[in-house]
Amino acid sequence: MKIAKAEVIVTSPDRNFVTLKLTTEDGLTGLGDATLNGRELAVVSYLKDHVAPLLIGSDASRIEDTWQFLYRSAYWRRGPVTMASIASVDMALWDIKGKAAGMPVYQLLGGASRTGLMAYGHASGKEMPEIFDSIRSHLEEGYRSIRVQTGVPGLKAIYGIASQSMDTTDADVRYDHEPARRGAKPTEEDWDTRAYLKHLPGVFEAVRNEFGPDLPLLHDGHHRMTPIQAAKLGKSLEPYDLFWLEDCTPAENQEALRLVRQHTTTPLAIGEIFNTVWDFKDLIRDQLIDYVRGAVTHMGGISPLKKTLEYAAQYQIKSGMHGPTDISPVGMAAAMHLGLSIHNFGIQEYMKHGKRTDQVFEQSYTWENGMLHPGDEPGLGVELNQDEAGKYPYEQAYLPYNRLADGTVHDW
Ligand code: GCO
Ligand code: MG
Repeated sequence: MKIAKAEVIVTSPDRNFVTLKLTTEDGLTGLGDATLNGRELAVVSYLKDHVAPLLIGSDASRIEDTWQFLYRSAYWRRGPVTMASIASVDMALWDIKGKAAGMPVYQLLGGASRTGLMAYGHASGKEMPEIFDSIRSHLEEGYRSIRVQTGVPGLKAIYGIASQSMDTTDADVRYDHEPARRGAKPTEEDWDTRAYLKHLPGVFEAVRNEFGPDLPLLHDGHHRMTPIQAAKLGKSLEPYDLFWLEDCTPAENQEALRLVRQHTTTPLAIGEIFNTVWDFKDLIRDQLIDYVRGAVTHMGGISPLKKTLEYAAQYQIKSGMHGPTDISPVGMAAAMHLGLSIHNFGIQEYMKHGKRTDQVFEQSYTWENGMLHPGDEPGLGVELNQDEAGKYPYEQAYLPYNRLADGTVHDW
């Protein structure tokens, strides 16, 4: 089962996606997601110039060996570009192995540990009525757990608030939830941590009063706080019983979470921008977090993320894999196969892709009664319609960034 062809496909149906397609000599194909939002073409070059030539002629059945070869032979380890590239190879090889075996990938990973995956969606609004409406529409769509993001009085635009980031009148294009805007430069937003810390507890109080004590609620802090500010926020949200508080401090400093942890029982989740187990090591070993947010696409693939999650399981830490629309349907399917098979599944983030994306990536995963399932097609269960993909060439697009009132650049 030798690899005969390695293609890198860039398509931009509702946003940019990078996909690796491997074809074996006997005609089996495998897909891998290599999308690195805002830096897509760096991964394209890494794959085309440095990885694809190494794969031709190698044995597609040797997933672990190929991973170790790509990771160790480059000398330069880790980092988002490298790990997204390796991730796409790993995913594509699992896809091929599943097709060769006639089994869905979750069967190869040990079989199902549950019947489906609880998923959360993103509700948001500038002010309370809009937030309530957004929560209600998510409940109508079947979501049983909901992330809530809010505007802050005095601030013009905040990342993650859907209504502020609509830059299109085309209802099919879902820029609303993930505002990577097309253009040569990122747009600027404003930020004030003090105003946010004052405002947020009241929002969760109102949401609890309206929707009751049972609905699992989540919140994303987008790395904007210092450790002591995050500790204060965690404490002030305790009465509203959050499922988790995500990315409360910048992710690079693992020690920061120790301080936060000392002050609050609000569960903590982190890791959507982490690349390897080393970014999680202290957090897991010292039990400073409750959920691992790593994405298959950015943690180097199914193989290393499975190892990281199994390590986390020893400390009763669960999965909460990243699943915004910048993870392609291939990356989402990979997360679902992994999530279905591991014992310590926690929750899956799930933002629905736009219609064009669903036409480019034909999926067999399902969303029913608030639960995801990867489906039972052999492999990952996602196929790329290359004619459709060809209709949407790459367009430069960037996430926004933040400045404080005095002009200082801030984490967004
Ligand atoms: C999340 C994330 C996203 C990211 C986006 C960046 O929790 O879903 O924070 O909203 O900002 O994936 O590419
Ligand atoms: Mg996040």
